[in-house]
Amino acid sequence: MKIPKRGIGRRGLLAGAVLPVTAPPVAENAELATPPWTRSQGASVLESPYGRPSPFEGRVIRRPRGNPPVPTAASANTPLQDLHGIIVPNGLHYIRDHAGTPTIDPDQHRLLVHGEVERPLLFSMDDITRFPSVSRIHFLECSGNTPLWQAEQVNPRWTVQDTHGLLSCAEWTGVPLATVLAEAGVKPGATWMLAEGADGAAMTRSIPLAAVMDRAILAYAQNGERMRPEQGYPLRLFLPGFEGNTSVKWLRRLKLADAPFETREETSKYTGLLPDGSARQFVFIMEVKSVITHPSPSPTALRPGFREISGLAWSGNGRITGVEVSTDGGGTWQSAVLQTPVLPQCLTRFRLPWTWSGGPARLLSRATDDTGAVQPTRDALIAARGTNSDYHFNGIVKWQVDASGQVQLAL
Ligand SMILES: Nc1nc2c(c(=O)[nH]1)N[C@H]1C(S)=C(S)[C@@H](COP(=O)(O)O)O[C@H]1N2
Ligand SMILES: [Mo]
Repeated sequence: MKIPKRGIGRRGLLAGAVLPVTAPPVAENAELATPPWTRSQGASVLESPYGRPSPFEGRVIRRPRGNPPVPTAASANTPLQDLHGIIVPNGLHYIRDHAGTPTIDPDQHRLLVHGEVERPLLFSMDDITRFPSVSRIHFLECSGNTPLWQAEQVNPRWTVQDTHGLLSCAEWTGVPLATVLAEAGVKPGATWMLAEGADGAAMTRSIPLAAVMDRAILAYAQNGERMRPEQGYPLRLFLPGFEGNTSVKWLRRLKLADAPFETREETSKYTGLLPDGSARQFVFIMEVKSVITHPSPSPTALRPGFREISGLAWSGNGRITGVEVSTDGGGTWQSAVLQTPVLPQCLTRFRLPWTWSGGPARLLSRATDDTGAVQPTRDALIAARGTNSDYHFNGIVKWQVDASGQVQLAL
C-alpha cells in the first residue's frame, strides 16, 4: 500500500476522504537532534532494586470509586484505557476491600480446613507451597462492576475506568483446592464450603463444591511474584469465572458442610432484587461481556484518520468465540479479530481497524462465548432484571463520538 506523504488537511476532512495514518514528511537529509540523555551516563542498576514505570506514565494509576471514597470499605479501579494486551500489572490490579488491606506476616498465617472432613488440618504457608502447583491466566471481576442500571446514577463524564475498572486479569499460581481438600478427606455429604478471610471484615462466602472442584485455586502468586497485599497476601481463594467477592482474600478458613451458611454477604448483600420482588441468591457466574477500551471516553479528542478499535471480552462460562463491533450505534456490525491465546475465564483482546472520517459515530461491542451466550443490550437486560439490582450488569455500552472527536458514555 502506498501511503501518500501529506498531512490531514481541513479540505480532506470536510470531503470525508479516507485518511491514512501519517506523520509530517521530512527532508531526505533530515537529522535527529541529540537529546541530553544520549550524551550522558544513565541511571545505575542500583537505583532500581524493584523497578517502577517511567515517571512519564504517572497518570496511569488506580482511581478510587466514590467521591470521597468510603475510608473503611473501598474500591479502586484499574485504568483499562491505558492498558495493552490482557495482563494487568500487579500495581494496577483493581482493589475491593470491606475493611482495608491487612498486613499479614506469612510466617504467622494459618489456613484451617475443617467441618465435614476426615482429618481437620491446620496449614502454614510453608505447607501450602510444598504442594504441586498450577498457573492459570484468569480475569477477576467485581459483581458491582459497570453500575449502569439506573440512568439517574450515571455520570456522563465517566471513563471506562469508572464504568468497567473493577476488572483485572493476571496469571495466578497456587495449589488446586482439590489437592488440599483431598489431603483433609472430603466426607460424602459435604456439598458446600465456607471460605473466610483474615481481614477486619472476616469476609465469608459459601461456595458450592461441585461447581468449583475442577478449577478453584488456593493462590499465593500473581504474575510471577507473591501476590500483592491488596490482592490477598499471603493466600487467597481464586474461583475462575465467579463473582469477585467469592475469591476470598487473606484466606484463613475453609469449612465443609451439607448446606450453604447464609452469611451476611449472601443474604443482605450480593443478591439481586428482581422486578417481581423476589431476589436471586447465589448468582455466581460473571456472564459474557465486552467493552471497547481504545478509543473510550477521554478529555483528549480523537484525531481523524486511521486508528485501531480495541477492547476486552470475557465470560465466566468459558471462552470468547467472537466479538462484533459497530461504529454506527448498532446499525451494522463487523467481526473483530481475537488476539490469541483465547483462554477460558480469561480476558480476550479484540481489534478492528477503523478510519474515523470526522462525523458523529457510536461505538459498541458485543461478545459471544462458547456456550452460545450473546452479550445483551442494556434495554434487554433491564427488561429481564429490572433496575433494582446493583450487580451483574453485562450489557452492551455505547461510546458516543461527536463531530469534534469528543468520546462520551451514552445510554
Ligand atoms: N477477605 C476478603 N476477601 C475479599 C474481599 C474482602 O473485602 N475481604 N472483597 C471481595 C470482593 S467484593 C472482590 S470484587 C474481590 C476483589 O479482589 P481484588 O481486590 O484482588 O481485586 O475480592 C473479594 N475478596
Ligand atoms: Mo466485589
